[in-house]
Amino acid sequence: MSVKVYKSACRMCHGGCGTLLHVDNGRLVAVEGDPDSPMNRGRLCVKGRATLETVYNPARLLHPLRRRGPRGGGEWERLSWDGALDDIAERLLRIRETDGARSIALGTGTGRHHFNFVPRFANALGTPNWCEPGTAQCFMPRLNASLATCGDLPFCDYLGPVKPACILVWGHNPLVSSPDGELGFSLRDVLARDPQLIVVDPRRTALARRARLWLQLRPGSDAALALAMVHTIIHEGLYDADFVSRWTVGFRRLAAHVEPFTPRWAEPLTWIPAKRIRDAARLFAQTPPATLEWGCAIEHTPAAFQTCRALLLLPVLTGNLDRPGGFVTGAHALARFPFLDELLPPRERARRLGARRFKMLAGAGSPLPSAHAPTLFRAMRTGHPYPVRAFLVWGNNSLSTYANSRNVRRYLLSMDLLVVTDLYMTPTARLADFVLPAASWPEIRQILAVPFVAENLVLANQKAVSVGECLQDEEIMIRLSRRMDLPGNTEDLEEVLDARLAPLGLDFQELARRGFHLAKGHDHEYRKERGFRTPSRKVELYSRRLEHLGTEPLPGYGEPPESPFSAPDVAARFPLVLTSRGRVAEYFNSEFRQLPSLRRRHPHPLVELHPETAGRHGIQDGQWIWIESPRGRIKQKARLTSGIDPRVVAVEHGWWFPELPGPEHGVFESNANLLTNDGPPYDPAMGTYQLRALLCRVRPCNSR
Ligand SMILES: Nc1nc2c(c(=O)[nH]1)N[C@H]1C(S)=C(S)[C@@H](COP(=O)(O)OP(=O)(O)OC[C@H]3O[C@@H](n4cnc5c(=O)[nH]c(N)nc54)[C@H](O)[C@@H]3O)O[C@H]1N2
Ligand SMILES: Nc1nc2c(c(=O)[nH]1)N[C@H]1C(S)=C(S)[C@@H](COP(=O)(O)OP(=O)(O)OC[C@H]3O[C@@H](n4cnc5c(=O)[nH]c(N)nc54)[C@H](O)[C@@H]3O)O[C@H]1N2
Ligand code: SF4
Ligand SMILES: [Mo]
Repeated sequence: MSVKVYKSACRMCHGGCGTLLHVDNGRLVAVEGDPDSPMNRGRLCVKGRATLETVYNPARLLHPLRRRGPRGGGEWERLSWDGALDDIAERLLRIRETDGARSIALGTGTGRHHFNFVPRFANALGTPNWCEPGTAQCFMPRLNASLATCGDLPFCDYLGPVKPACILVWGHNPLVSSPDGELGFSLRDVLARDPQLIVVDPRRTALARRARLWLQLRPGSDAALALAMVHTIIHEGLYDADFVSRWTVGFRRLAAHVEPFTPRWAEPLTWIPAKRIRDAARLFAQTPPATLEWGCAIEHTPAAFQTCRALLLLPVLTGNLDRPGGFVTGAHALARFPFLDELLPPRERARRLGARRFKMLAGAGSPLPSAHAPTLFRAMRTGHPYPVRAFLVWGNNSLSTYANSRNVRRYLLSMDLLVVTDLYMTPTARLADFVLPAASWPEIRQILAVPFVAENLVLANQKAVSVGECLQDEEIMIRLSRRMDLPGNTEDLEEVLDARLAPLGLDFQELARRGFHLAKGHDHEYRKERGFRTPSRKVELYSRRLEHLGTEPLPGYGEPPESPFSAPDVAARFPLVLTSRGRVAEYFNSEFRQLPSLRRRHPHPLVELHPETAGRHGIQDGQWIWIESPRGRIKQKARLTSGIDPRVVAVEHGWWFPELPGPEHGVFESNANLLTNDGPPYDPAMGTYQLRALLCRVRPCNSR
């Protein structure tokens, strides 16, 4: 039989690279980059190239399992799908009967193919409580701040006819993290044209090394730096006066508001000399078209929302919003995903955990409201304000990626029903009552809309192979909905996909045949037609809508709660500033430690520190060290570098060791989230907790 080739979209990260799947006799034998796909043009990163190692990994879950014996004991019985889903549906119905649908919570992970199906299934179930470790600290703060300010999510215009002349890279390392597939590749192509680069990062990354200006800021002080740059832009008249007067509201109030935020004010807070702050503001404002490449590092502190608002002012004031080659908004080519919000009664919506306090996350300020994870977890443990008894997790290793992992374990253990759907038996799955085997990306049907291109790229995932009895998550949710006789989410998956594609004049079969579709975009001059999608039709520097929602209408600066300035008593015992090192090329959050080619390239967790700091503590390069915070301690291997401030320590997140014995598989050894904090204070708008900009200390470790 000849080899059959399927066009598809890699999903080893958030996804976006076009691929060709070669299938021989029902077995996937090769994965190549699709040379026709506009984003990656044939390229794949190391993770994409390791796809076969995950599809046929000997550790893959292949059958539904039900726990026998005590939680975490590791004894399972194999079930049929019918047996497992009947049992789960029955237990869910019983819980719903006694404590209401709201006592069933759903969880998921970042940007998974089934992400939208989780709130959809939640609405059909009638529960307002679904969560993801990223909604309060990844992307949603940028999205919701952008929607509130300019009515749309802008992104860097790498693919249009005009390329950026200046790129401000802030708390982001896209050459490694490449979120959404293509970005790293497109950025690489644009860098070949030698634009001016300004990099704001506590670490000297590859981008920082080639930047005209590298601003090595103190972790967590981002808003102070942004406000001081805004101060310079306004004071020195570097803003685009025409754009500001025609297309913004609140400029005068903003100008008065930033008066105290001078570069001199920011210098001690950010550790960046005032002159350098001014230089960066001038370079950005005077090199059009300029764009902002912002990342999740600005969303990992309780100042997340206003930090995003403050950064957004830079491209707005300099007239780079929707300027070709600048910070542009895209087409909205697909029909809105059918979330089935209409099935969730308003009364239940108001009872979503966190909805009253965190309106931009869980309430009226968000287009896709989700529960506030710490509030949800507290309800699991205490039953307040109401009981939460079941947690259904679709693609999240909760013990690894939520803050304060030891607490998370306690919350999970308090569940009456824990169902984990995953590719692998993770430490989280080990605690479950049911473990369901998920399909990997070459085994699924889906569409993937890349939002970061003006033309709206839509790719198809084609089911090229099957492995064991694995099912894709959407299918499991649909089967459960049918069994529970829910009022929605019972249609076939393909019907949902077809409905989304309808405005393009395509159905899923046709898209799958083509592999991808590039929908025509607008011409970046949205504002000439109807204005921005805000209440005033202008960019809201001062936002009345936010004011009504009880959020500050102008962005200010919030010092991280556990810092040398805000917590000097803690700093006396934990004198170093802790941050996450950033993404590494081989892994995706807690994934892929069991893939041989990737693990060989990156066998151990690495913590970066300055040789001076290491010297003071008797630490050698390559040695295992303890990193301790007020919440716990972990060990990682020291990587000494002069590219980090001697006062800062940067750990890797996501570590567990599939090869170590269960039930923990080493998830309490090197996991960054033993150090982080799930307690208050939270971001007043988004409920964000503290994943970065905390305090720690280090010392050598003699074991391992
Ligand atoms: N290979 C790989 N790719 C991924 C992921 C992965 O795990 N692996 N994860 C995906 C996910 S969920 C996301 S959200 C994206 C994230 O990808 P990015 O947005 O690029 O985020 P990070 O790589 O975590 O951090 C980016 C940079 O921020 C710096 N940084 C640390 N603290 C601070 C700070 O306080 N201020 C500033 N300005 N910078 C700081 C770090 O040194 C790092 O270089 O990547 C996605 N892509
Ligand atoms: N300390 C610290 N913590 C962080 C971060 C940080 O920078 N520092 N980053 C935060 C951010 S930005 C984010 S977005 C979150 C990410 O957190 P998550 O997205 O929740 O990441 P993981 O916990 O790695 O979840 C991935 C799990 O899903 C499984 N999986 C993969 N594909 C599928 C699938 O198709 N179906 C199913 N059912 N399972 C699948 C994998 O095997 C793995 O066990 O972490 C956050 N946590
Ligand atoms: S960047 Fe993401 S989508 Fe592209 S090959 Fe790598 S893992 Fe796959
Ligand atoms: Mo994320």
